[in-house]
Amino acid sequence: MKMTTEEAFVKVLQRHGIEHVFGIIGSAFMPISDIFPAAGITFWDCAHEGSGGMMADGYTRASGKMAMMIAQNGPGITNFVTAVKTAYWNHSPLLLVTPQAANKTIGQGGFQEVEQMALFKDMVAYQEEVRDPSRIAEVLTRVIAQAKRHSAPAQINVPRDLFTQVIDIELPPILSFERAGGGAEAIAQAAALLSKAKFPVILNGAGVVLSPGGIEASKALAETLDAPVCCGYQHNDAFPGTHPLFAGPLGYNGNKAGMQLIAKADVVLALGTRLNPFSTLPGYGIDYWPKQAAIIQVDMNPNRIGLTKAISVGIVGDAAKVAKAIHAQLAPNAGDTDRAARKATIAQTKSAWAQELTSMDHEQDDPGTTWNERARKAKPDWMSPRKAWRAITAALPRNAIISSDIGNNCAIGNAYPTFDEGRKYLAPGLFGPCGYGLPSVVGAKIACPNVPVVGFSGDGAFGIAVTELTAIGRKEWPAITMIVFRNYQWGAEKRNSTLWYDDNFVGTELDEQVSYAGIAKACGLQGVQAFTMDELTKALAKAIDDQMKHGKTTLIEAMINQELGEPFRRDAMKKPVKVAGIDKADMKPQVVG
Ligand SMILES: Cc1ncc(C[n+]2csc(CCOP(=O)(O)OP(=O)(O)O)c2C)c(N)n1
Ligand SMILES: [Mg+2]
Repeated sequence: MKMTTEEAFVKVLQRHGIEHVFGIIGSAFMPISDIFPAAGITFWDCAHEGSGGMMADGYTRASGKMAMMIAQNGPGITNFVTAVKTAYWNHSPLLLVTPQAANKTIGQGGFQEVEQMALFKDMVAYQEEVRDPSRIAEVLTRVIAQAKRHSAPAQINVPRDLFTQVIDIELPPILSFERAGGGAEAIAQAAALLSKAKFPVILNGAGVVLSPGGIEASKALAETLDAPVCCGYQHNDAFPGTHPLFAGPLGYNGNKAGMQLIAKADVVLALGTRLNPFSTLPGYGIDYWPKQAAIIQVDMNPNRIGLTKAISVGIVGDAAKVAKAIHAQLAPNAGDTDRAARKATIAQTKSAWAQELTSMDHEQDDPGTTWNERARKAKPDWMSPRKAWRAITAALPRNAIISSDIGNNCAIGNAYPTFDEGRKYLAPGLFGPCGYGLPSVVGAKIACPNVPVVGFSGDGAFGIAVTELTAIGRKEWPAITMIVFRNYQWGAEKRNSTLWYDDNFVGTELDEQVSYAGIAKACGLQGVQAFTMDELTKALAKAIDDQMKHGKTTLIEAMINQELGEPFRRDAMKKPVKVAGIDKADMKPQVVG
């Protein structure tokens, strides 16, 4: 059939149901964006491609549907790098389209030219360049299939002069196949280990959220075994928070009960998780990873099995399928050993942690340091981070999709909100970029217009994404709610200065003249400041109402004191020593020219 290359491209997108595209408009791809409206594809014209990419990630994580990213060759595309690697570790199947400098001039070092394949080599699960106009549909179909197969971004690189050409091709069929369900022997071994375990614990990772029916399957297994279910770091929505067996997120600022329970495990079923390093690092001073336990690890990517921890059984497969298969093979008396005692331990451990969490108001200083004490004294009437989180939890709708960001206040929130379903918690993940909180919920709202969304960021991280306020007020963009923790400091990094650098605050202070609520208003959005717990709860309730009933976006600046919680990397930090010493007098004038 005769068609243009851009028609072929858009027809393949349509076949795969790819309806939402994020980026900034550019001449390199105008042949395809020009026909988006006719195709039923929406182009979301963001303010910076870095945030646009995170919107695409938020869209895909909230809906499970693939989104596309596109930008101008060269500087538009380089702006995507951070977002694509972020999506990679969030396991988001995204389509990255990189229009390339034209074949006619490439290599002459001309305009907007950069090695786009090399640029994303370590960012995507698969990449391919289109070599000939007649192959555009073939390559695009394969790239989409690879993104799905690896549950990660995949890139198609298209020299821009390949558009606007007439080709004669048949559109290729969609490439898809069923996910693996685990090897028979490994499943039998896992079922045998779990059946006779005295203290089985399940650890749910992202794979449980991504796999259709994964949470249900893990729940059925947990209930049969009376096994507590922990969640991997930043995968807090991988098990229902109200379930009696829920044991919450492991790792930094996570659920202490979960850590205490998994420490007792003799068998761990690590389901749909690569056991990312942050999911097993000590928390609250507890080195909880059960080194003596038999570990069964289930991941659809065999390269990640046994990568971070010694394991007893590795199973390559989809979380739901494997959980169901193991369940079907459990012995009739599985879980009976010490069942009553285990149930009692789970209930007691959970209730003790719940009480402790409600009574936690302030952050601790390490011996010999006094930052938190000084921070409390400096602003005695201001909310502490934990008080702000309690005020937020009081107004947060149970069905909300929320985001998190990289920062101390967002991290302190790790143990607070819980979820009834998956695809509700959008944390920046293990690439750890500041600036994820706003764009990810914008994408999630585009995916789920009838669900309330609330974004969270620290004030430094928010500054990276603040430009998007100039984009999201346009009438076609949906309303969202954003909470910014306003402590006028890059707190998470400042925490390191208080602990290991004698309060030598280099680059940690933010400008106190800036009002984010004011910037929101200047962009035609609502902006409010909340100074007390009551004001914060009320502001959030009103913002949700405005979002859902009146289509209005609100930015809430939660004004908090400068207390700082646990550092991110206690494991990686140490106090530096002076050996040669550094002296200003050694600075020489620079020779120019
Ligand atoms: C893009 C990027 N730049 C820098 C960092 C390093 N970093 C991690 S946390 C943090 C401070 C975050 O400060 P803020 O957003 O104000 O939150 P707070 O810690 O004060 O709650 C920084 C700079 C990062 N993770 N990502
Ligand atoms: Mg801050």
